[in-house]
Amino acid sequence: MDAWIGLGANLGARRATLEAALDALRLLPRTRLVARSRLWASAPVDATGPDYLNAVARLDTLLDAHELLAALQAIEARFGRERAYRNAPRTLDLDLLLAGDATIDTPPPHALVVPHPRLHERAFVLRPMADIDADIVVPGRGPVRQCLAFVADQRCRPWP
Ligand code: PH2
Ligand code: MG
Ligand code: MG
Repeated sequence: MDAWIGLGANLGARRATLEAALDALRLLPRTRLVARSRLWASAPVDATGPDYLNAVARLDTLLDAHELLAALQAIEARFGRERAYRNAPRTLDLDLLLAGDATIDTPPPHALVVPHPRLHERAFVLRPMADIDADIVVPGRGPVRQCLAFVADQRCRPWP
């Protein structure tokens, strides 16, 4: 499966956390990290608190989407992720963005929605994705390149 992961952090040592999280993704079983984006600094969207650093990783994995989600949540927990309230500032957020061309909507207790329901309207996801492949298609939304035109107003810059 061609899996795309969004990484975000807006608390603590953001760059070190994202680099360590990318290393954790490299160590996942039956998985290869194929590509990673640059780091991007972005204003919080639908959220409060400090600016985020964001990145995207592309994985080639034999895990299924639910196994991968569980692995992502385990990594978040290791990095001290707390879930105070929706979109609360966080040390690390790992989101499963795309799972190949699959469309998944699993209700709780194992809730999983893929493609990520808001990815097509967020520059902090689309710009890093475009670092890797701007022609990748978001099922139901079209190529990343096309979605980007609608988020040009969002503050999101490459982080040196
Ligand atoms: N994540 C959110 C909500 N808002 N804003 C930015 N810039 N970056 C994020 O990663 C982010 C956000 C919920 O996960
Ligand atoms: Mg998120
Ligand atoms: Mg999340």
